[in-house]
Amino acid sequence: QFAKNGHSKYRSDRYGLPKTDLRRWTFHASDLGAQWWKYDDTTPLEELEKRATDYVKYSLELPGYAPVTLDSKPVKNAYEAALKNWHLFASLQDPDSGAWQSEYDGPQFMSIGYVTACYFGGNEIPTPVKTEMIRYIVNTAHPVDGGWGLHKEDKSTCFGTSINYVVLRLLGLSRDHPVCVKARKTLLTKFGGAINNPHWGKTWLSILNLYKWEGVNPAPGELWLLPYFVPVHPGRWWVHTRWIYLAMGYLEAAEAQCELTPLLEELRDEIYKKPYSEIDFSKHCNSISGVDLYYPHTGLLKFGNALLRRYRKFRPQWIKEKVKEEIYNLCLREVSNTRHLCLAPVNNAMTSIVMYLHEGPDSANYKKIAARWPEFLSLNPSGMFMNGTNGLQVWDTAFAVQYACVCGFAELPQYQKTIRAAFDFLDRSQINEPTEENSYRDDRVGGWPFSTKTQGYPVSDCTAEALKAIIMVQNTPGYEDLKKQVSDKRKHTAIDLLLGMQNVGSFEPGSFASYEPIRASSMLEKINPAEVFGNIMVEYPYVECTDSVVLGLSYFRKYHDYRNEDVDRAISAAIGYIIREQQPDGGFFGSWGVCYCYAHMFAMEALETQNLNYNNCSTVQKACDFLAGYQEADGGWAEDFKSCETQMYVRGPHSLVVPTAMALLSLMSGRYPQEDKIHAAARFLMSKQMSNGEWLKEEMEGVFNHTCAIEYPNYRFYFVMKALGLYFKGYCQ
Ligand code: LAN
Repeated sequence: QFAKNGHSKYRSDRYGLPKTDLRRWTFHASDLGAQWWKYDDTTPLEELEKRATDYVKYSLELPGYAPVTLDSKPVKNAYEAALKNWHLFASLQDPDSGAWQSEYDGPQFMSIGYVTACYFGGNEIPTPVKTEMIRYIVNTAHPVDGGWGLHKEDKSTCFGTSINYVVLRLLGLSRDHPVCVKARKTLLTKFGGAINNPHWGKTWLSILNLYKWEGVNPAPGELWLLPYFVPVHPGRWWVHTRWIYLAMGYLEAAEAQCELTPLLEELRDEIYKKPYSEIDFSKHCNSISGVDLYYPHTGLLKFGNALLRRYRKFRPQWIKEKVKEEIYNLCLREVSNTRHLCLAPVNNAMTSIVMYLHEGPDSANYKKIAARWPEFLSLNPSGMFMNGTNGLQVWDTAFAVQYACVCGFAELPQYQKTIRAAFDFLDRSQINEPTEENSYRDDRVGGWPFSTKTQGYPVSDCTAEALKAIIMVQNTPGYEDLKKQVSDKRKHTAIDLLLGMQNVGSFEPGSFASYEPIRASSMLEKINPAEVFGNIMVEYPYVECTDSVVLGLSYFRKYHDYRNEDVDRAISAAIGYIIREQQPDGGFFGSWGVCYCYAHMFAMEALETQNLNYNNCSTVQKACDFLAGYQEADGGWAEDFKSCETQMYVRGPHSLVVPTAMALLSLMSGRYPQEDKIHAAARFLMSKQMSNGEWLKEEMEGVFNHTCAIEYPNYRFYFVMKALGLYFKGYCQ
């Protein structure tokens, strides 16, 4: 009856690997939504079972969880289907934070950071965590070749296989364990050994003393010494790339290297085809497995790397020290801006090693970063793993609240408590502290982050969706008293922030990027050194982010008077960009979700706010025709993750619930005239609902940087609910 967690085939059970008692894990959340799991082996089980929330029982598939159904009879219509789904989803809300806390699984290159940081600093990982991390990695190994890829459902790659192999060994699995034997064989025979790792893999292995820095292409920290007006200044890069390469610049200049232990010596023997001492690492900067390569080096990068490699050989000590000092100072600002959480897990792990090296193991900064590591770990029945971020609390909660309002569920007295708790969470999560000076950050006061307030990075669409959720609740009957709680003044700061985030000038005027307005030209992609990701060097205009901002601004405009002309101008510039962004075949390409269905859903709704629809707007017409053309015979949509990589709609083997809900929402927003298609889509969704009200987890819903899939476990709740709720309102009455 319950959704099995994604890919889990529980293969670890076959090997008789140790397992913890899942009933002993307790889940914790702070009022600001920080989340972490703890193993409790002292409290009596009955006590623990009593305390476990519905979310814990549900997500760990613990026995004894009987979600309350409204009615044991099958649902009669789309409204009842949506309500039943909401009823279950509402029960999963976290009682302590008021947010929907969730795992955020998918990428398989995050654990290496955590495990390396722990190993480097001599921090012992708690045994239950080790046990469950091993189980998870084993459970997600490729069923045929035993390797790992960039994300859970990827083909095996050199990067994924080598780093996850190393992680397994560092966590304590023996080299002779059949899982290791199989993975090693794949690593050596299929990929030619860890020597063919892409840049990030080589970097992690060098830090672990399993590779030599001379064989890693430069990540020159010197760039930070340039003045900001130079177009390649890293302060202009996309914020993730900026902070990862910042810390990397330090680690490279310091030639950071873990002390060699007997285990590392064994590993040196295991991951290469040749004996370690015979490898000339300096010759392997550019050895990269063909399977891994998504974004090959350009001529310019090759040239630059060659030059910098030569320079590196003669780089005087004083320059190295200067670079390290500059980077360390910026890292201090990053940890101060994020209360030692850091932007995301990769820069968190690297920054913690920087702190360890610069300040020492007993320093307060190092210890404080280490204390936040558990917030990146999640647990599900297949084991424990590193999330893509410290969660998606604000994002999920903003949508859940909005769509409960849209469907009319927020008005039902039995859900007042849920909505109020979620509203309070969003209220607490608005960022109200400015960033440190000189940290290459813009204003952030008034914005909302994707995950939690202490993470401290506002995102354009997260700000808009959270703001919209707040205004929606305040204007729903029964919640009038909440108008005082988030004051107009606070909403105005959100609007100021959003207006300041719009791109201007030569960078796609009218559009919105993710965290900041675009700061440099996409020409910088020519020096993208990461090989496995596309579009990571600078911010880009994103159709979905722009759509969400249009939704937020126009909703605000309905209820408030503030900078009306500026808001109107911003909306119309954004709409102009959205229209320009349509492909000639009618498609809107999505960068953060899979893919056309995702982007169309946001785009059609944004255009709908301006009363643009199938009858009066050729953009909507073409977009609806494009989507309708991919409807399957059973009424569903079967969009495959490959759409994201190929930038063309790719049909998968069978229809899926989340893409269908998104396509249905798009067609309804666009007022697509062929209503039989709309009815068929709704029928498909209803036919897939389980008797407890949920839809099973299917394929991964999200993506980043073109190649990496990531899960949004709650899309199957709230987008489907919204689709059926609106369908009932618009087409069944
Ligand atoms: C996310 C997740 C959410 C996503 C949306 C809000 C959906 C989007 O509209 C804007 C961008 C944003 C905030 C986003 C940016 C990149 C993230 C943080 C991620 C995809 C989750 C993981 C990813 C992060 C960069 C992973 C680290 C890896 C690198 C290649 C740098």
